Amino acid sequence: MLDKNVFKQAVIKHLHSTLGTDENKADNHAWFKAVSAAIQELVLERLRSTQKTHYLNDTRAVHYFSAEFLMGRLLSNNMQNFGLFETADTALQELGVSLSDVLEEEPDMALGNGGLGRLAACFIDSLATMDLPAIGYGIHYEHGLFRQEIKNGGQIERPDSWRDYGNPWEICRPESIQEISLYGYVETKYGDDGKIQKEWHPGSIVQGVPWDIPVVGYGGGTVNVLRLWQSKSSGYFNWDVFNAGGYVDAQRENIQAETISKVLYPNDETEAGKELRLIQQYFFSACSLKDIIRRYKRAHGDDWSRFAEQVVVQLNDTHPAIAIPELMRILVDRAELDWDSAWAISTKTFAYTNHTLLPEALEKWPVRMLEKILPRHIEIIYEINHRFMQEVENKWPGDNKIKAKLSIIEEAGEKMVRMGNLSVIGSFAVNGVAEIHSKLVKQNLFPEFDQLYPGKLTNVTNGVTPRRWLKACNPLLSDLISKKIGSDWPLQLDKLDAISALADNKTFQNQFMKIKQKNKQILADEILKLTGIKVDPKAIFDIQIKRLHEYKRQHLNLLHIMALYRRLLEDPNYDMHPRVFIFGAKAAPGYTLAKTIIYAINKIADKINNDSRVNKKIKVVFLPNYRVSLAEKMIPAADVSQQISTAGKEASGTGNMKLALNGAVTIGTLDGANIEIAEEVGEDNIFIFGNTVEEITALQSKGYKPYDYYYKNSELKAVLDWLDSDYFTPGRPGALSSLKDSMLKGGDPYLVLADYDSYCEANIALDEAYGDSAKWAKMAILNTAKMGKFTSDRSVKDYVERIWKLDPCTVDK
Ligand code: GL4
Repeated sequence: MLDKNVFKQAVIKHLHSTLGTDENKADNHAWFKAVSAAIQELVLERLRSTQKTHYLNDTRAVHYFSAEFLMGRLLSNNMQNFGLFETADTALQELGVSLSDVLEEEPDMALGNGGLGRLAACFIDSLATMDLPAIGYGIHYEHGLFRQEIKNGGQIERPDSWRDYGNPWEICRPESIQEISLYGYVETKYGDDGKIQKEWHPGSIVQGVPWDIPVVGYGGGTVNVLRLWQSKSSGYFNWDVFNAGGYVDAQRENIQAETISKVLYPNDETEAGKELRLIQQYFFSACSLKDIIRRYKRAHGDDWSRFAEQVVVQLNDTHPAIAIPELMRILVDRAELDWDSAWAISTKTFAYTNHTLLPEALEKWPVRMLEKILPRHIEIIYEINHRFMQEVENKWPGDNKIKAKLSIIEEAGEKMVRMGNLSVIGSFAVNGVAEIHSKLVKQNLFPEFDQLYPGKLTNVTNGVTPRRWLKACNPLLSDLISKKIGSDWPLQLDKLDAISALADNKTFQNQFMKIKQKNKQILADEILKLTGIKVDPKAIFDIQIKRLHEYKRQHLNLLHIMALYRRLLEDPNYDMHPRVFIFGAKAAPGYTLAKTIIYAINKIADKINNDSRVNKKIKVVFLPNYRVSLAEKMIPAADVSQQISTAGKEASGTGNMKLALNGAVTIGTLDGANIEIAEEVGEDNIFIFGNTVEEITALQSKGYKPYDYYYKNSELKAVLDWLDSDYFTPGRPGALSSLKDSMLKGGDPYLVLADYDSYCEANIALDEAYGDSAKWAKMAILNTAKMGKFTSDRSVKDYVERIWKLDPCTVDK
């Protein structure tokens, strides 16, 4: 596509004429910018062909609405997808520059919290790779997820400023600016025909400025876009028609407009309930719908009859659910369609993915807040609900309990709008993200909706892109695999199964484990660089990386580490393979107990790592500022993948897939996609422990008593009591007591103590298995071999077949 010398010339041209520097002066950052600019030339060429092709073919497209896209870095990815990585590597070498140093200059695009945002990024990668017409719509946050520093063991949040030195990939599109309205009031009028008409007189207007990030498919055929909206004052603010004109007030509003896209809310799985967050949601949903409608009208004029044939909108959780009444408003108030026709179009347009059952994450907005910010939308929501309640009455005549439960409006206490109910009612398909999760969505979250709309609720198990999460992040293993089975596995991940046949082959086992060893050495060097801690790459690398949340139970892992510590103190000959426990996790800034767990990990790490009685056997490492680019370094080096959530709480998980794909063996509960991973790899190749969903329900219904476990198991009691001492926090006794209390006085809501014994047993089995290196190698190989199902290409294929009904559209080269 591009040979080495042409590439060199392009890079040097950009050093000179884009960066204003030269080969002798340029630092790594300048090289990063120049290399990116050279790649971006190719990207934009393919983007133009793609857009032209889609336009000429008038393709149906999916519009993926998501408040989060956790893209990570793009340079390496884009080079990989154009097949230019090796070319660039040698070209830069010849220029005396190290590609890996250059890649390190790129800040992560951290416009998301965790799994939900990273899933969106994997899906748009797969969509482009599979030549599917798609556009991602989200928010151009000025500050992405905070940067985490660890000071004296505790988490400190620092602002993330990913665009401080410019972003080489994004393109501003001022020609596509949209304006959206907020606040104000609704006027009821009577048309000439006597019909009631509604007119929203907004209190303020905000501009959405689109920034396009090209999304390069593997092979470089299709380049789709991710369109992110930045908010901007519209210039002609009048806060409220009744007190317009005040210069000072108008300026204050200007600041408010720009605040909308200022910062990503750092909560994963908790609903903030803040006005600004609702405004963010409406802002990007409304800008995106206007953008879609503008494009549709260019091809179809005012004929709305084909809208739902051309457009499908996937709602990534309820965050963009306000798009449903927004489309109704446009169709009824603006296009003047009758309600039924508008509703028919709308409910053929939207589909909704549920990503969690945690009650604290199910979004509800006070009616009062909607009345103030979106006065017309609340009326429309009431109308949707009124008609829906008639449907419920027809199905369950006279049953007011069911009505109260299914109503979009929650009436107990302050009146609230339930965004989940609105999403189910306003969509033609609803899916969960793993088999068990979707089953629980049907059984526990929306059982009556399932009866009312048979077939609407379905499952699409999550997946991850093997291009980033194996090919790019683990080049050694990728090359070995390609040598054995050919190089088309990144596009057809099922082919990995062919290496199953080599799982018992000694030579292959050695090759596979040698690569694991090299990757561990690389991570050990990184750990030393980042934390000053020396770890032995011959030890088991045991990794738990994910957001910090009680339900994910990092503290279960920690209790077991403390137990090992105790066992080693009591018996210096305690038989175990040396093991390094490695954590990466950010806590939501307001989540006190999560921050205490981070503090506990760090304090216990300090103690263990510096205790010469045990530090040849165990080490504990907390790597600060866990993010996509750090995950890419950790995952290839993992021997063990910790997936230990309370059964029923982790909707799917995707880190579990990435780790197994790279040959890590899972120790995990029967939760989320762990269950499907176990089905694929077989029970001999995974360590399953703990109570099942059914067992947990039974435990809780008979009255779960954590103290019973505390008094029954003396080791468990000892480690919990240890938290009350100042052993780990010298001079600060009680600094970790709240952690103990959460599991005893606090009732242990995530049943840590109930699973403790079985977790310890599973760890013993794991330690034994690692001792048999041939057995372990086989397990590791089979984990990689059996991950075919978990490519995001399969997830996207499922969405396409069951929900989106899209046809691929290849773009000529
Ligand atoms: C999450 C789930 O917690 C996680 O299990 C799942 O893998 C992910 C993507 O579907 O979505 N839901 C929320 S909210 N945040 C997540 O990461």
